[in-house]
Amino acid sequence: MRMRDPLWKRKNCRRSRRLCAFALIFALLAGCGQSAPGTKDSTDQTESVQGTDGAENAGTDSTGTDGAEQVGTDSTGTDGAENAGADSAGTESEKAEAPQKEKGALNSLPSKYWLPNKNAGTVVRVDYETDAYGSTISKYAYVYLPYGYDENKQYDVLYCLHGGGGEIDAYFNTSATPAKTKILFDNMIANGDIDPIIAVSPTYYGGSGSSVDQVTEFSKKELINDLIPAVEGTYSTYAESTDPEGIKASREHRAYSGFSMGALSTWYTFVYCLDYFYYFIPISGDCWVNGTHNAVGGAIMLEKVCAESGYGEDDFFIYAVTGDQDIAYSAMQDQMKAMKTNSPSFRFVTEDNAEGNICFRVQPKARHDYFYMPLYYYNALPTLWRGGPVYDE
Ligand code: FER
Repeated sequence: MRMRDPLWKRKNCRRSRRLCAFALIFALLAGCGQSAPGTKDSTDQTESVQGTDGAENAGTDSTGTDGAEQVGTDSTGTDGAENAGADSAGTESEKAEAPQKEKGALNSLPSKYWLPNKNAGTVVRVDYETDAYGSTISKYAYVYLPYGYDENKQYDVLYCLHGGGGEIDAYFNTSATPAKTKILFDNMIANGDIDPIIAVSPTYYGGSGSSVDQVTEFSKKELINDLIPAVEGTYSTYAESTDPEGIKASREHRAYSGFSMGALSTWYTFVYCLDYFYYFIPISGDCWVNGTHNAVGGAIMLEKVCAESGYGEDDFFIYAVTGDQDIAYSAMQDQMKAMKTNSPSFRFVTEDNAEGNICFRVQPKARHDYFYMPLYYYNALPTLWRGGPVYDE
């Protein structure tokens, strides 16, 4: 089994890459005796709207069908920038107005990341059938293809599940009216924060029983039997084949994430599908046991899965995140405490120790709301395949 570099090693690589970049820029500037040429990059189009704080106008809702049309159009919006940790796009006046980052806060989301980037990916629909629930039913998922998607390349893939009451279009909506998370992915890729990825927004609706049953059955059966083969058999990921062996062989190129009930699904994807996924981002939801919060029970279950899986401590990574005003906060905090006692296979990355396979980040003032997803993904995604630091260096 190929081992993932531990975080400290990736961190050192990242640091030396950055030093090289600085040295190169310095050498270029010194050599030219003037500032670097004004190369237009893909983000320049956002500079023309710097006066409009997109973060202010992004709106909040908890339904997942977020008003993408509000982005950058309403100059009288509420101060979402402060709540979401957004910062200035870079001018001196904006810097002066930018809220100070609170202790423990995630890295601020540049306000231009709320605004469409001209190098925009596309959202397509993949239809498939599943018999995970006793009879054959037709379902579909939305798939985000990065700008310049090329079927001759291979892409890491991120699965994103909505929460209870949320909808399948929560993450991306459509190419024409993109949701905020799609706009975020476009900007992160265009600015080189992450490599181009494919991302998938399915729904757990369609099964039977309680929502907890639907979520857990989705992770247990539909995900591996039907959804992954449908998506990764159509678009170019690292899966050489979409049978279980092919999906397993490409696990280091696959991440699972979700908000609220989608976070429950993320924990259960760890439980049922650790063979097929390496990275997990549970957002604002804890690992219930038998449909209810049970911190110690969840910690014991997760440890058992890990210990019995044969995977070592460098063979997975979990970025758990929520806000301190979130209804999931105390439950997640309890779970993390319980894991520190009951789950020796999990080693927490902290501000003092960059090594580990799980972190728990808490954003001050953030509530249980899709509004914060761009901020959370902005911070989480660079820590996955690139192994960026969880905390500021
Ligand atoms: C949690 C808090 C809230 C959680 C789920 C929810 C799985 C979901 C609530 C809802 O959809 O009504 O900690 O963990």
